[in-house]
Amino acid sequence: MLTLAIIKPDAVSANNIGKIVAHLEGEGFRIREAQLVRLTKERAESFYEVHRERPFFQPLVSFMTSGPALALALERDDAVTHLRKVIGATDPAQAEAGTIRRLYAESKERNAIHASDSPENAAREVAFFFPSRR
Ligand code: 3AN
Repeated sequence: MLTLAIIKPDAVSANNIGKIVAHLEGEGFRIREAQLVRLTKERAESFYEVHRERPFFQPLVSFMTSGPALALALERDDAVTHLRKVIGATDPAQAEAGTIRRLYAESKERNAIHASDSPENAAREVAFFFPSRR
């Protein structure tokens, strides 16, 4: 089973790609696809479509387009659930010790990594970055 992770612009700019990828590999994920992307405003708005009405939508789009991000299609048993556990809560202050967000995130918005939150969203999000995986 595949899920999508995005190492966000804050973590890329802080030179944390290597540490985060090592963490993911240590959790048993295999990297099936990887691409450094610079999202346009239109692509970021489309990716976060479900959040369009939220107050943090425009700041989120602006942050996600602020620099390169690393999109990853990751494989593992129970990939969606396990990746959500490994990244930790949206707010790093609430994230459990040892989670990626607790280790590397700066704030609720600049929170280092995205992970799909359901099998349906994983399928949509993997295809969004890696159409050949449809
Ligand atoms: P998660 O990434 O943990 O699934 P979502 O789906 O609720 O969280 O939110 C998507 C993204 O929107 C988050 N990763 C974060 O960057 C941003 N975000 C969510 N809630 C807030 C908030 N209250 N303030 C600022 N940014 C937020």
